[in-house]
Amino acid sequence: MTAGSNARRAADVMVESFRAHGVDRIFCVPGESYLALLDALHDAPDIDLVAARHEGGAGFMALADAKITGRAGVCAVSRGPGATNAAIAVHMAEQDAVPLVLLIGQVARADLGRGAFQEIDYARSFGAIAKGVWEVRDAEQLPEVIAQAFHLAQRETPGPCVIALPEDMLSDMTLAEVVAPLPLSHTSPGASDIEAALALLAKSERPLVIAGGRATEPAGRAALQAAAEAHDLAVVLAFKRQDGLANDHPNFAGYLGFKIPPAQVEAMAEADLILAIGARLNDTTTQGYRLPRAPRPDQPLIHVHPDPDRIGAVFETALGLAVDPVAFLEALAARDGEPVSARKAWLAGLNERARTLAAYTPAHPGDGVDFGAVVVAFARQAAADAVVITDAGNFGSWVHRHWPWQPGNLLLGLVGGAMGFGVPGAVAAALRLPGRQVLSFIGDGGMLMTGGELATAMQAGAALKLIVSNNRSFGTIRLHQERDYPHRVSGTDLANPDFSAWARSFGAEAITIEREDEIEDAVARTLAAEGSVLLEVRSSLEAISAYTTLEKLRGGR
Ligand SMILES: Cc1ncc(C[n+]2csc(CCOP(=O)(O)OP(=O)(O)O)c2C)c(N)n1
Repeated sequence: MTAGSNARRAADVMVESFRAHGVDRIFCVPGESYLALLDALHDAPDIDLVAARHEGGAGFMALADAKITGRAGVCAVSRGPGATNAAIAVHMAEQDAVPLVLLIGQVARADLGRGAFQEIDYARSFGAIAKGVWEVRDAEQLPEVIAQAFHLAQRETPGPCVIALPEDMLSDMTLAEVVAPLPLSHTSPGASDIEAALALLAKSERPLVIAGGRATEPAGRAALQAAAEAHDLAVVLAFKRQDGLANDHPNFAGYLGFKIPPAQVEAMAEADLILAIGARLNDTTTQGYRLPRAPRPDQPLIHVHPDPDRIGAVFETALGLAVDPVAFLEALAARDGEPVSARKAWLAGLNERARTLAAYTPAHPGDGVDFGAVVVAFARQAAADAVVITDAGNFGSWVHRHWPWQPGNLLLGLVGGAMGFGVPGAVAAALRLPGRQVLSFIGDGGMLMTGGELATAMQAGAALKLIVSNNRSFGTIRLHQERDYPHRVSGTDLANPDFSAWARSFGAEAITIEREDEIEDAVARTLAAEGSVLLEVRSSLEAISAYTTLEKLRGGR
């Protein structure tokens, strides 16, 4: 190990490397396996260290933070048990294409390979889900590995990178210098790329844009709208990208997610050209690889995505452009389109369908509050720039179906559908975007998976508005169960705590509603609360989702 008067502790060099990469917040659960790093952070008041209560929560916070900033989220966990708890975030970072750097304490170098206490081979255990895994045995390499990990996590299709840190290495003295961030390139389309797209577009009477990724992020939203307006394009938003275009804009043609009514999908499938811009075209967005159809779409497909590996991998593609989606949209918007009169009628038809689907019809079930009524009350009363988070579960179907999204909103949810994102995601959002309303919709199942992170919120002074749908069930699974095995309830019933008393025990405010006539007032009080507040809704189970009821499911409808 290099030593000398200018040598510094590896952990301190690591902190300086983080600074160079713009890291200002790290989410963690501490471990004895990376004490030197925690000690180095003690001297770094510019890096906010947020200690969570579970590594799954810490990982989800880092994911949410990355979704908001566009930069890699950073999470530090202990070896073995800490790392395996954090695995859910690594999986979701891969599914959601979110840049994440996971730091894991590791056993001392002399013990590697001996089956030491809590030892795991991370290259093998995370190898299939992370973009890259490093184990830094030589402190000299630490700055270089950090630069590589941040670069790989953020480039093309972003994703998770894992760095294992043998605990004794972190205390080594080193002369290694910080390595500056490696440049990220954004490839712009060439003139011939735009000509090729315009040539296909000129022949199209029913063009359908499926927008996702960077095209729907705040940086891409203006270009998406401008390109749609310039060429009369019908814009459908990919799964959990519904805030990409104002839902009351005439070019809005709906969104793709779970349980979209078949007639809606069939209408979209009448497109004679699909322009997938920024979207990876995953399972949920494509409605099970039917829109576009794999492997041979029913119409020509233009696929614009920064990652060449995503293009043509599943779908036969008429024109694949491995370029920055925002630059593509800007170039498209700058060009005049051929007037194609049929496009207006196509667009108006899809827009009308999307509006009809979004309209809410009160349900009045007899066994509790229709959660949809709560969601539409929030949509009416919330600030125009509210941050809206959804955990995974049926309660979210009303949020996705009925919230009138505007580009000023920020929708945060996991495309990968893991439960437990609701509270940690809200913690990260409230810390990163103080002053904005942070509403998180969560089921009773998801709430108790990571709800303990409410303690993290209280400790960090993050103000969350948690809206819990207590239908006494893992409702999503119950829905599938009733459809496939009617009346045979198995493993899906839940006996819950008193959520309000539970929230109050953390120091949060709590409100409970059991009747529909309590909704308006409860929503107003929730929105007005200054600190963290939990609104428990005693929800109907009969009204199991925004699209169906238990009775309909049992009847095979
Ligand atoms: C971590 C994780 N475990 C299990 C699942 C499978 N799953 C999907 S939704 C769901 C039930 C959600 O229940 P709840 O949070 O109460 O919401 P509801 O569907 O009742 O509205 C389950 C178990 C999952 N997606 N993620």
